[in-house]
Amino acid sequence: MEERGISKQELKSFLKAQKQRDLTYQKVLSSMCTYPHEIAVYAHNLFLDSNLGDSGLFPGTKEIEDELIRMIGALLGNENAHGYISTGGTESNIQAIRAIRNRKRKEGLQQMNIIVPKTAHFSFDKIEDILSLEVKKAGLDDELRVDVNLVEELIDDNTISIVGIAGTTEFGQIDPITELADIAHNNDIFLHVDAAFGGFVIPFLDAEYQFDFSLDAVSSISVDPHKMGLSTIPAGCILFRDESYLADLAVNTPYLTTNEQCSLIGTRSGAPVAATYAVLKYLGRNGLRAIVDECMQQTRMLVRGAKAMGIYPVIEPVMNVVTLLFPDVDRVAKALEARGWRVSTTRAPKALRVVIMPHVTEETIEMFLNDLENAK
Ligand code: 0PR
Repeated sequence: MEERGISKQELKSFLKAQKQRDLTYQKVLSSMCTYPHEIAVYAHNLFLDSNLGDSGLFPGTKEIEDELIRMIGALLGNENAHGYISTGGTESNIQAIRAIRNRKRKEGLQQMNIIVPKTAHFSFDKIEDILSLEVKKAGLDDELRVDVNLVEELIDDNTISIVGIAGTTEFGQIDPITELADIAHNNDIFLHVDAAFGGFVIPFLDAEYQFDFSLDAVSSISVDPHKMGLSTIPAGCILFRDESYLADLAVNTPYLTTNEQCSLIGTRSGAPVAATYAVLKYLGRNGLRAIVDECMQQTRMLVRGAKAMGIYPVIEPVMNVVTLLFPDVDRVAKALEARGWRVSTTRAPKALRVVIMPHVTEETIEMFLNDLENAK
């Protein structure tokens, strides 16, 4: 840092120039984030100085968070769920597994493992490291859902949790949560559902999927407002069916306005909390459903167009993620990048991955299909 500050004008023009170097979301088809809703931006800015790490100073924000937890809980089958607004799916996943890890440690268990699908997000690799437990990966069925027989085979006396994914990062597939719930119930183990992406999609799909607290054995759910909830970054949400799991996460905070804290981070912005509340209140279920409908329309349009070119998806899309098979995926991805698109690729099977977020319009898909025709 320099001794003397620079002028506001100089600084602002620098910041604007840097911001211009960032991509806009327009041709970004690789991201699970999107433009936040304008009402979210308004609320975010209003609560910029709010810190829920010391919530006694911000009772207005805290009340918003409590109401928001009830709203998201109700959307996911339990308005009496307990939790908090986290920084995203990674923190939520860590906290869910940390809660059950802490409980089992208190009960005297030392070697512990959890079972996740092979498709699990890489946050579970961080969990293996941070929480010092083994993360076993279960194989998939033909439709890239976790194979429940393989999950069952991996369970042993040290298994403290199984994990199902409602909206896998790479393929947008939904694991058979009902069957995982039966396994969790029969073996008396914790079931965490990672609905970071799917939590704001699945309730609004035409097809019905059971994946949430309406299944008795679901212990916790991770769901991200900063993905399909159109909120500002960083906004995740961790919900537990049972309040006692929050106690397993609590540490004493003797000199703050509250006696204990359950979040992973200390200082915690109230801005994305207010933003999430604002967007959910403003849009309501109808507004969210309309957004999901749009994304699914664009999804079907892309698949139809691709099939007309003789290009087929790995699975028929369940939600707004399309994965397309090519003999030479990397070359196609590069050619699309040269035309300004940002796409990603999946690992196994290797395919081109396109996430149809709310910023993707019919025109976007038309342009993309045109470029795909030339790139393939
Ligand atoms: N669980 C699932 C199912 C996810 O898809 C993700 C992130 C997480 C957990 C972790 O969430 P946070 O990143 O909020 O901690 N899925 C995206 C991914 O890794 C996140 C993302 C978003 C990546 C935008 C890139 C990007 O441009 O692909």
